[in-house]
Amino acid sequence: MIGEGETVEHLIDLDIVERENGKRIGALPRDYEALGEQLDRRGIAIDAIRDKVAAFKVAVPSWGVGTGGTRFARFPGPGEPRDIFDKIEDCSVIQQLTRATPNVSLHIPWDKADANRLKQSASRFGLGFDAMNSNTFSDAAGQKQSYKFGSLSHADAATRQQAVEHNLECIEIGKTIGSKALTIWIGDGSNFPGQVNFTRQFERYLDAVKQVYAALPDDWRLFTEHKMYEPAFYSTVVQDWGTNYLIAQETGPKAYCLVDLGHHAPNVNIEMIVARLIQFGKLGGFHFNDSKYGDDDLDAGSIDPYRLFLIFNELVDAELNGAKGFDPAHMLDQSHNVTDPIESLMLSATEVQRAYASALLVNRKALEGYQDTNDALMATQTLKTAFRTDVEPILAMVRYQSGGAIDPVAAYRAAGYRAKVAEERPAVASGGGGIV
Ligand SMILES: [Mn+2]
Repeated sequence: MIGEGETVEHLIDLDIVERENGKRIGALPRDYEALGEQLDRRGIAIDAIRDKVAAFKVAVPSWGVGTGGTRFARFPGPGEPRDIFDKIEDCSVIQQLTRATPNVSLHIPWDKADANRLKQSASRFGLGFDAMNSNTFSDAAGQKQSYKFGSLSHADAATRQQAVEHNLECIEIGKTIGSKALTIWIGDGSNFPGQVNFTRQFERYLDAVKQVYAALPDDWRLFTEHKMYEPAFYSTVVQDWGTNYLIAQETGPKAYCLVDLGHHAPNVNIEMIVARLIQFGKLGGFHFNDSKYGDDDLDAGSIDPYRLFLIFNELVDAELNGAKGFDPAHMLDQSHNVTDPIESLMLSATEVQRAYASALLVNRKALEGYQDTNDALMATQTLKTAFRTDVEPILAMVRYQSGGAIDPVAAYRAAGYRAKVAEERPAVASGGGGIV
């Protein structure tokens, strides 16, 4: 990021960021030092944690900056992005203030545009592109075959072929803009017992995914995303991590499982799924969000921050142990129905960073000792000690030292960005929905 200030455009006035930081810079070094002292007593060097957190990034989904909705209604906010170029501008604000989100994940066909324009638009703000996301869960305008009864697993060969070709197109677009991964999530399944033959449907899916995989460049990864139910309500083709693992195993070494936190049954032990996928070299990455009941797509860490921490506890364990092939992609996948999406995404990126920072504080040597001596109480307290430590001064220091805002939401509100874009962007009838 050194030298970025000279070449990269900022949509939030740097004077405003400086003024807002000025209000907080008196306290920050004192808070950081106090935490540093506390960590030092535990044998942890705060600057080493800070450096790791500074290197941690999470991608923003293009569809996340528009207001989401439910199947009942959508209540658009002011200044909604009208197209991918408005979305990239909004994403740049998130990156400018948090310094945690340098990459944007595109969704095709919603974000389809001239590749050179996409690249120019992103490089204006120093942004790059994360995984490409295909869409065969809804019909695009003018497409020949309908996905009403499925896509990659459809009983009709021409429909499957169309879905394969769409994924190949996503790879081609991704190649031109510097993406290195394709994420496939399908809505295929059934709504009634007897509607489909489970085995034949899954055979058709595997055959189609292998065709997509065959077109994957050598330095790309294929992520398949499981989801228990919805839109199919009786059975879903890629319903859980077990099926997802089978797909990755059957497909090849560049195929990995993507874990969306909201795509499991209530009370499922997601951190354990993460551990299993790591152990067998098939964890591709995450769609971070939070939920209370189902695939609620709420802000990361807003409902159960301890669960997010426990997931990161597994990730840090793998990182420190040098788990083979461990390189998970991090992305937010949320739907913001009642908040300003930019504010939610800024705070969510921070929450993911927070879980990572907290997990770095776990005394792993002590934990292993308690595990080996069956001291359940002290083992769990070892995790709690890390979780309870307020790492905010580390996160704030990382943002400040990398040119972001000590308090991103305060700086964003002070800049009046939303009111400004509301004047430039007249309300449109609807944007892409996109809760995947
Ligand atoms: Mn997802």
